[in-house]
Amino acid sequence: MPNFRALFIVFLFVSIAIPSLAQKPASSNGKKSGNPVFPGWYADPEGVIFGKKYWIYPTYSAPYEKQIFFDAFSSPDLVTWTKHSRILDSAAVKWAKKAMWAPAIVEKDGKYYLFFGANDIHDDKKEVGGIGVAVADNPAGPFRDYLGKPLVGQIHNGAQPIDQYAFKDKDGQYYLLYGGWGHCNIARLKDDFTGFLPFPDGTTFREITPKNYVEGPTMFVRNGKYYFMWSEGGWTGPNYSVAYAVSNSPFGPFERAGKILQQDPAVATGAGHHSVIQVPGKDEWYIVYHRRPLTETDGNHRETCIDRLYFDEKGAIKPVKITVAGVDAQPLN
Ligand code: FUB
Repeated sequence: MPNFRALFIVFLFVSIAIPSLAQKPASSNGKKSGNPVFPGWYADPEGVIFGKKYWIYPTYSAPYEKQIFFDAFSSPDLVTWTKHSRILDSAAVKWAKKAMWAPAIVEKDGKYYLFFGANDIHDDKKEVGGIGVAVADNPAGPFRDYLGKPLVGQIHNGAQPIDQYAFKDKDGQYYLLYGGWGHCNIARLKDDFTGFLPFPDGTTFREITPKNYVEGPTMFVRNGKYYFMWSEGGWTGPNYSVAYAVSNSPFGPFERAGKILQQDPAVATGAGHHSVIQVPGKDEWYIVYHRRPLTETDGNHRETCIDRLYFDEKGAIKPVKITVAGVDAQPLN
């Protein structure tokens, strides 16, 4: 005769306890970030960690004439985000008039350096603009213009002077990777970020463009290898996406390994222009990117999202599953 009471208790445990354990990692208390991680049209997000906080510095995604400031967002755990309004305003950069795009930030010797594109120049003989740098004593600003002129104000190797990323190499040397219009340059930054140091061959801007590259470069090191990532396709359309290459050097050669971020017809379109966050001391990685809700077709209607980035046992980046739920809470210790 079966023991119905015991069977009922086992049934209760399996149907209630096990699923809830599976959904709620111990560290998260069940909280998820949700995607987007904060409201508003924000694109090209640069995700970084300063101290015990995550920060995101995005483009304010609006018509070019309205892109005259940057907001930033901070979080202790990837779930709760605080908005810091107008950390840099064109009022503080006399040469920047519009199209302030794609911030990148580093902390060096107690100062915060924010690199940004401005003015969307197409003819460097007639227009002022390109990549600028601003500085502040605090990651929330206020940032002020550092040079009084663009850091990169000319077009080199056919690269549109936008979408910069300040990469710190293993030996402490900083490089600026940047470029739109299908060209990516790398240049060696001076120690004080006031300009560039030429390479031994006398050139200053070295092209490292991989196949299918369009814009939005970023770079990180994992297990000694240089991971170079970029965006492909057109940013106003659904096919915008992210691909990557791995090399033993920040100068390449970079052989395209494949696409790892793209639209999902069940979730969103135009997923691209990203950055990568590693939780310090852990092999735990996040991709911070923008995408367009399924209901939207306006090019500027882009939202900032976070999902997990995983590697396989050989170090290849696995295709990212873009989600509506976002990521679990991950407080920084
Ligand atoms: O947000 C303006 C531009 O859109 C960025 O500079 C490009 O990378 C694209 O995301």
